[in-house]
Amino acid sequence: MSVPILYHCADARSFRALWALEELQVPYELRLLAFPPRVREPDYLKINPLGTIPFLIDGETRMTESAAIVQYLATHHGGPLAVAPDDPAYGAWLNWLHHGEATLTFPQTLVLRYRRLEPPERRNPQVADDYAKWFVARLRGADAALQTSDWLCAGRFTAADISVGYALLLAETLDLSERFSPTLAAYWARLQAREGFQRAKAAQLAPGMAPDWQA
Ligand SMILES: N[C@@H](CCC(=O)N[C@@H](CS)C(=O)NCC(=O)O)C(=O)O
Repeated sequence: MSVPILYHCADARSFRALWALEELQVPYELRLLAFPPRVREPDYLKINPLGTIPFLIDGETRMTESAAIVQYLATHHGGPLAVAPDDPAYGAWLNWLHHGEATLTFPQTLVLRYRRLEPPERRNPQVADDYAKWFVARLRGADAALQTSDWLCAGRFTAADISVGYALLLAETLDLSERFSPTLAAYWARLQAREGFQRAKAAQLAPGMAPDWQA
């Protein structure tokens, strides 16, 4: 039987999928690419015309959205990362899953682009600072939810924590984690302490695959 294949760049959004696979402990094949694959791995465009990662292949299934992949893995492969539709926390679970990407990751991509990725003459500190502030302001929701629980919903660690947790990982990469509240800093420490997180971090270590966009 075939196993899911994940195309991944170290610490990019595909980390969500890698982390979910490790939490679920399902067998998978990891294909590590240099970032950005669109430029550094031109053959990848034949596999995923968008050129973005993640890209997941599972049987006939092809997926390119990290939050959707985490939702898919959690529900399709079963296990504790999912919240069932008849659970009172189902709506909150979906909301946090998508909040992690749409609200907490998107503004950071502008910080990344205009602070680090663009050539120096195209960098824009104003845009980067504005979207850094946007991101920090949007953390208020998670901060409020975590006042009464260690995890975002359902009273346990779920795929929603993976989605939001990746946004915190990216924030650390961008030196924004120093603006986390004490509650969020403690949550981020809890996430990093998970064996699944640590296995995912170790799995992406390969020569030449360091996330060079971090510098
Ligand atoms: N909304 C998508 C975004 C995918 C995406 O833009 N990934 C970035 C990496 S974090 C990428 O591939 N960037 C390289 C490029 O745009 O060429 C998701 O959540 O997976």
